[in-house]
Amino acid sequence: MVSPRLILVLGDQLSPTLSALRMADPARDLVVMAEVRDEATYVPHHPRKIALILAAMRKFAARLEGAGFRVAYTRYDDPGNAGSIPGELLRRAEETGAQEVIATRPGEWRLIAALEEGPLPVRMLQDDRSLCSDADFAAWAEGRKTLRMEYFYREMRRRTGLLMEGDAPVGGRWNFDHDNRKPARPDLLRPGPLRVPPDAGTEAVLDLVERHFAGNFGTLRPFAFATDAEGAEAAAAHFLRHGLPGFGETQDAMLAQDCFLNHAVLSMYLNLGLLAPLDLCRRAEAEWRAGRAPLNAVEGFIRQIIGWREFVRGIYFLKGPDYTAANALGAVRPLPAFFWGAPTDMACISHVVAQTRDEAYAHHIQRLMVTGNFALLAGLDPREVHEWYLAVYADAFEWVEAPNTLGMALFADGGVVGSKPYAASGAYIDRMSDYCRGCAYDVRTKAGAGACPFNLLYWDFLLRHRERFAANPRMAQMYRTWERMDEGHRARVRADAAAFLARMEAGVRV
Ligand code: FAD
Ligand code: DLZ
Ligand code: SF4
Repeated sequence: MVSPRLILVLGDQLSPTLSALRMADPARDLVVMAEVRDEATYVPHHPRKIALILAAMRKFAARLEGAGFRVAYTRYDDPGNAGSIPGELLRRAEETGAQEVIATRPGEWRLIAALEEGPLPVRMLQDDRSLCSDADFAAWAEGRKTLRMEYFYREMRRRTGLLMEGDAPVGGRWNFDHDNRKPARPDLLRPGPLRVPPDAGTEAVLDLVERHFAGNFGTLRPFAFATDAEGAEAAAAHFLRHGLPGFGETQDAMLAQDCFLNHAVLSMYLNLGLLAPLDLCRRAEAEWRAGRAPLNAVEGFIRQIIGWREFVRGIYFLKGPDYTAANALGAVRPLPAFFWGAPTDMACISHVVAQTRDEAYAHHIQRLMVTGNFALLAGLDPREVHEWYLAVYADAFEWVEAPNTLGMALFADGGVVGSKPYAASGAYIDRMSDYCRGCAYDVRTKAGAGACPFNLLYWDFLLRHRERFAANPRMAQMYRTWERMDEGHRARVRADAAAFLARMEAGVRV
């Protein structure tokens, strides 16, 4: 009798069309899925993220069994759980006599290396759930001095045919971002994402997570994520109907009392494999064609998925395992305790961190322009910031998180993802949110008592990196503005910024 092959399915590979599953012979092979300590602890994941993944894994395993696969599933508490993916594969190989593993490449270099260095030969297949293969991304990147999402995105529009009329973009423009920068009105009622109450299977996982991960940052209940493809599908349909029409207008806005606005809150389902990106985009396009959603909203949504999501994935695999060690700006300051919920007087940070704790979610501008911007301006250690983002969001997997954090937010990659840092003073946050109204600091004060820390740190950041950025044509104007300021004011800004950073480092409430 031929020995079985082990078909590995990881917690973010829950797609029936996964390349490893396509290779499987249900009559011969054994699917291996395992809830393991190593994956649950490589960063202190938010309890909701762990619960989402384990509950979704259990349901996916049942689905595979229903489709005729044999599945060897290890639960977190099972006696004999080897605690790691390679360890579990070895255990199953010893039980069954399997000689070979077939895996779809994981979304993190750490786990790729662990499989390659493990005791069993692994046939690693491409993860073709992404719309642009490694080879195609490398071919696109080849010979370009800089990699810019906008050009990549146009290429993806042509390749997918999304929002195209022949060779031209519908509406005569590739990008409708100009229409998408409005502040949000707090008086509008928005339905928010679909909340799915946990069933008995999910409740069992919540109990398990409570037993093992109660000390992790983040609240577990009320848990309302979907945990299977049907639930994710219902969440997608809910967004297309209720969120998509207003998606564009409020895309960059932030409101203290409405953390979701018109965002999709679908990234966790896309990243686990419960939703397919191209299908979702086609359905968004159909909403525009049917006249139910405006073009600026639909184009913006599609751009995030076939543009940004595919672009950062391409960068992660193009740049290799060293990307996460990047620290182009030499930032070394430790992550302050307020990132983990310690009190801070900065209302914007306080809101975003509290929301992150309670939802395992923040939308893009909150991640980029509040926590990310602060980390950039304050010179926080990119490694620590990267591990924070990887831990606290339900959608965080390194292939998508690292380029967003290290590249887009921190400029730690020296300009691979973006041509200039997204540094901003308090004025940006004030324009796009209602956070400043309830803040102990005054966003209009630039130095001295009550000055908004973002105002102080903004200039401190620019001056620390003058040599690097003064020649950048998109930043030179800011340096000229600084030079025109009164000398006394400039000295005060620098002294106040230094004092703020010293207090923060000393653990004083700021
Ligand atoms: P929407 O705003 O409704 O956008 C729709 C979809 O577009 C999202 O579901 C997502 O799949 C995709 N998308 C939008 N922006 C991006 C982007 N910049 N990169 C990749 N996909 C994008 N996204 C993750 O999926 N996982 C992460 O770990 C992650 N970490 C981030 C860290 C930082 C510092 C920043 C600035 C961004 C990060 N993002 C990450 C991107 C983005 O913030 C999230 O994808 C988005 O907030 C998810 O919420 P949503 O589904 O409501 O998105
Ligand atoms: C994130 C995560 C967690 C918390 N737990 C598991 C697990 O127990 N078993 C598993 O197969 N995968 C888990 N994952 C997802 C992996 O960490 C993920 O596949 C890699 O980081 C690659 O993206
Ligand atoms: Fe944030 Fe400054 Fe506004 Fe306070 S005043 S909420 S610190 S931007």
